[in-house]
Amino acid sequence: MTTGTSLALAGSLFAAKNKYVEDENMNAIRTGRISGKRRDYEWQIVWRNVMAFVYLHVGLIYGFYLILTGNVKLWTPIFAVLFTLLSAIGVTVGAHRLWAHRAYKARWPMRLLLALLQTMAFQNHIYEWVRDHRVHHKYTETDADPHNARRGFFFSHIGWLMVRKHKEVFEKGAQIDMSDLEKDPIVMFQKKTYLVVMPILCFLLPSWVPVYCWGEDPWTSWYVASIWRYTLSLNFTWLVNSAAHIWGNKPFDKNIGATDNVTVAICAVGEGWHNYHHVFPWDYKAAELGNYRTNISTAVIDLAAKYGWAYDLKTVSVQMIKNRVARTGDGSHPSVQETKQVDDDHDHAHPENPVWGWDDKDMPEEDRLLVEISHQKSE
Ligand code: ST9
Ligand code: ZN
Ligand code: ZN
Repeated sequence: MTTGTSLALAGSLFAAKNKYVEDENMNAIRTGRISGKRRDYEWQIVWRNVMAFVYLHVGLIYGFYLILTGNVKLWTPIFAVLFTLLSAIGVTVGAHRLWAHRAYKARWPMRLLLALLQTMAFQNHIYEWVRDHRVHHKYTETDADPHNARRGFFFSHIGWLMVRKHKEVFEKGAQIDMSDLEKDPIVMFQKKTYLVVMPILCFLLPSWVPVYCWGEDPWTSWYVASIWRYTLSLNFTWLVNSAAHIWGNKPFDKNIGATDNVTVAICAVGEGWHNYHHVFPWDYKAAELGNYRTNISTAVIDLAAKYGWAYDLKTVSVQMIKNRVARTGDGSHPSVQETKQVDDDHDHAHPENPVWGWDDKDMPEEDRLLVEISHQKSE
């Protein structure tokens, strides 16, 4: 890295930190807690994680080198990409839309399969993933948000996994209803067995398959099918927390930080329509789109619904979307010509009534009545 680039990077990190400190000071003044709290923002670095992420990213670059220089058998990167897609489905269709947001229901064979795929992704077990994600939706861009994007790109992307959490995350997180997951034996079994099963599914299995099936060199297999694949898929996932809270349009609510970002949608198999998603977190499509081009996860749920594995798919009525676009959108929605923008001087980072998903007791009854539920079945 050149000195100029280093300085620019340091400058932007410093600016992001300063903006955060300014915001915090304002917050402290408003809430009357001026002193004694700043230590909450001091990074208590977890060096074990820092070292692990440094290793993973060096491995990511080395994996790219092996692939780009042809030092790899053809099937190894193809297998790595397919493995990534499968594990991504475990995260998006499983941990995210099913377990975190209850946007649809799934029969036990599908839940078992999704739990296995989610374990392949090593993004923490479902219970921990969901609690952090619900608290992110409920307290978006506040101290209780585990990857608060107001603390800058680096923090919301990867930094939050290298430091101890803000105490508000624990306090607010403890109030989140997790009883639905506690009643799901598949989720609780995964939680109990995670530390044994995860390394097998996320690292040993993908390294072993290329060696056993097409004679890949074990060292190459480790760096391409395991380390390159895992680190790339983590970065694609983290873009939802960082880029899709910084850059993009806000067609549904301009008063929140989350954005619709097509690049993130492509990288994160359909999870980049994040402005929509924060406004309607219980929509199984996590987007308004009527097609699957940038939303493979929706295609998977629709396919599962066709065979009765997924049911009670919740989505937003056209009327509800129109109302919301007209009331709080930023004017980038295609339908905006027909409607009138209102409330221009509103500026806060929180939606008017954040809910983590279906079954959140704070969801307004009038919203609940406008929701469309397809493939309904009794349990
Ligand atoms: C990862 C997660 O990467 C990624 C999530 C992304 C979400 C994106 C969502 C968007 C949609 C999905 C898109 C997918 C696209 C896929 C595309 C793929 C191509 N409330 O944690 P501790 C308790 S993970 C209440 O140690 P520290 C906790 O239970 C990457 N309580 O806190 C514990 O209690 P007890 C791999 C909470 O010490 C106690 O607090 N994993 C909450 O501050 C201490 O917990 C890693 O790298 C809460 N929210 O440490 C592991 N949270 O003792 C990283 C915690 O009673 N994690 N508690 O059990 C760690 O090492 C640590 O958690 C830490 C914080 C250092 C970050
Ligand atoms: Zn978000
Ligand atoms: Zn979500």
